[in-house]
Amino acid sequence: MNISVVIPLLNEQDSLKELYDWIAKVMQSNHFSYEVIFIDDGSTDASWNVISQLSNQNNQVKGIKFLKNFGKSQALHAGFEKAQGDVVITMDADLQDSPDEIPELYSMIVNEGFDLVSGWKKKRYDSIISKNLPSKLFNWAARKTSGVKLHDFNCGLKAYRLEVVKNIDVNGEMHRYIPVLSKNAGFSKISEKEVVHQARKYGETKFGMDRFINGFLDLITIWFLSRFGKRPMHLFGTLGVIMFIIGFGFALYLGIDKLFLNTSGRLITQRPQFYIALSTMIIGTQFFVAGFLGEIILRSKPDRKRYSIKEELNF
Ligand SMILES: Nc1nc2c(ncn2[C@@H]2O[C@H](COP(=O)(O)OP(=O)(O)O)[C@@H](O)[C@H]2O)c(=O)[nH]1
Ligand SMILES: [Mg+2]
Repeated sequence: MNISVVIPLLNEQDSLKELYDWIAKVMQSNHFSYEVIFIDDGSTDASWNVISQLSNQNNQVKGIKFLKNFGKSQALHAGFEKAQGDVVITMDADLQDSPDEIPELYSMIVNEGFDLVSGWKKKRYDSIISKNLPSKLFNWAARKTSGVKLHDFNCGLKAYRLEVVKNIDVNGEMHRYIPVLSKNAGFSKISEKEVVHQARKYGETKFGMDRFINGFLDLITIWFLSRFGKRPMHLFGTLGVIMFIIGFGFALYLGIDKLFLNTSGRLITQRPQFYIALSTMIIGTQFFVAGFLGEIILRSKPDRKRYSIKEELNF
């Protein structure tokens, strides 16, 4: 099979039929063999009915229905597990992403050898204040911390080599950082393609301002996990040692000063250096303990997947 289209959705009953017809038209005119996997993430409207109807009429249409809303990342994960096409395309269900981009994306993966191609909504049809500006800031921060040079990390329209989706673990709200996950998993031929973006036709957006706070917190997590996730002691130990040395230096100075140099001076507890020494030594020790705990947790958790095999011969 050439292409799997993975579509996570929440309450998009009005768009689904139109979207499928459009995808089918593009696939047929390019002679692709394909499947479309809809993941209904606990919709409360008629989305699932529409999906079941579509799947009765066309056996390329596959549906996964979640028991309740688990979030876009979980939906993508479920779709990725099932996908079989050589190239996996993800897109939003709200008709903001155009299926006409599929052939070009497919060719960038198959002919130009990219692992992942992300859509770039250069011209965006969303509100300026709540979407466009925060999104610029967000993408800038993501570029800086991850080293992946993309303009638009969170574009729903992306294409992947099948191997990539089988080897990344999208969870929590990490769907915003799939290019970073992919890079960390060893798939670093990442590119982008400018895509046409349309204003939302039906329904309304499900992601408000709160996504930026969550998004930035996730960014810090992913930065930490990718740099120190396998060696927490290197971060915490370094900080701890630095803090402890500073504190110990002050304590030593105070002691020598009081015992030998200036025995009739102020009480040690009346001097500001005493408090600096006290707090930095305590914080330093705590960093150290955090580092040790991190290492212990790392070793005790059953490592679900420590390495992934790319190829096997003569089996
Ligand atoms: N699986 C799943 N999909 C969601 C959820 N929230 C939104 N979506 C889908 O994600 C896509 C993008 O959402 P949208 O609300 O259009 O976000 P926007 O384009 O950033 O305004 C659409 O296909 C939605 O149906 C969710 O909680 N779970
Ligand atoms: Mg949208």
